[in-house]
Amino acid sequence: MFNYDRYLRKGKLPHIWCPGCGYGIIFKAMIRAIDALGWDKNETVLASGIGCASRLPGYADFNTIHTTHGRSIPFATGIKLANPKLKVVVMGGDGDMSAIGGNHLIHACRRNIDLPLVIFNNNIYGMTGGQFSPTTPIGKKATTAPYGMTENAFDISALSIAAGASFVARVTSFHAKQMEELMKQAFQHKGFSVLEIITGCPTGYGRRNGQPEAADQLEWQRAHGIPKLRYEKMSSEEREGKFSIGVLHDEEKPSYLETYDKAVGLA
Ligand SMILES: Cc1ncc(C[n+]2csc(CCOP(=O)(O)OP(=O)(O)O)c2C)c(N)n1
Ligand code: SF4
Repeated sequence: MFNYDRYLRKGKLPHIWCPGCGYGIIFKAMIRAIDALGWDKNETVLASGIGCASRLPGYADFNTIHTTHGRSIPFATGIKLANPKLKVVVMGGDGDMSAIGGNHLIHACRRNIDLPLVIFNNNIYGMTGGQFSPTTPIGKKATTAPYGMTENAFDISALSIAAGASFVARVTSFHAKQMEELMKQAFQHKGFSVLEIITGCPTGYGRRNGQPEAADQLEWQRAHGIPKLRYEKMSSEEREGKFSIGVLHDEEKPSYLETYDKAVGLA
């Protein structure tokens, strides 16, 4: 049986996550992926910003850094540049990464910096009580959108591809096994990789939007997350409200560390 205990900071438990939060599934997949890759705990760094998602590194027994809201990518960039041998993984919520940290996200993609980023996209600001985020779908309710969201949502994966990330994948909390596999791929990628995880927040999002139970959100993810190849064969009517999952973009191109080493004569 898999031994999760050796990766947990038991003194930090119990965790803050609500019953039914999708983040437990992500935490488990992340531990399993890192274990499968054989990464040394002392050479692994988890970096996050602020939010429910960003609490994950606090519970994990690696080198961890809980930074300021939206700023985990620059902190992680500094760590990686100072010691490129370290395995550095960045993570955070959709608000952390695409609102206050949105500028850091697009520039990390543009640089193709050697980091994997896992975005926990629950379509809401969970920690602060359910305000809308840049990924709240139009018409959906939030504490700051009591009549329904009136702004268009970002597609985080499409944004990352357009900004230059060389590996982009998307999965849901329902597809837990696939999540683990995609993490392994993203974590080993040379350059900047983005793994967008569509996940549930029954407290901040689900109960205002007709999905009060965790199972309602998982069922929605199962029905709307469509494997990329199948999605591409669907008509635009069939695609309505659905999204593709799997590896969406995988490109071999010079990473920031390679370009930098070459420029300063180290490579
Ligand atoms: C500079 C700053 N502004 C606002 C906040 C308040 N704040 C804390 S968490 C959060 C939203 C987090 O949402 P998200 O990143 O989607 O993560 P979730 O809680 O849903 O996992 C906000 C606005 C803060 N901590 N710092
Ligand atoms: S508020 Fe939402 S994201 Fe935060 S712990 Fe609860 S269910 Fe999870």
